[in-house]
Amino acid sequence: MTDTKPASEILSPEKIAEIRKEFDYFDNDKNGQLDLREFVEMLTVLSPKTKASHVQDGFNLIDENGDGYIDFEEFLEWWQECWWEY
Ligand SMILES: [Ca+2]
Ligand SMILES: [Ca+2]
Repeated sequence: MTDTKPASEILSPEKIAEIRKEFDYFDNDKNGQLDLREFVEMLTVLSPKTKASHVQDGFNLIDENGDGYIDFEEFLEWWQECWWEY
């Protein structure tokens, strides 16, 4: 048992396809990454109670390699963590 497995190996292909759809939906300019603006829009829909001051923190948390964008791999990791919590 290990927690270092990538989310893409833990989640079922169906689940990943579902998450991919969400990701693409919020990726307004279709560049395969979510920038902060797109991320804010996503939070507005998924979690309207999120305080503006927490948005940047959340973004930085998800953006593991710190390049200022959330790519699908990072999004998947985050989704999986949320998913376990509920
Ligand atoms: Ca984008
Ligand atoms: Ca990134």
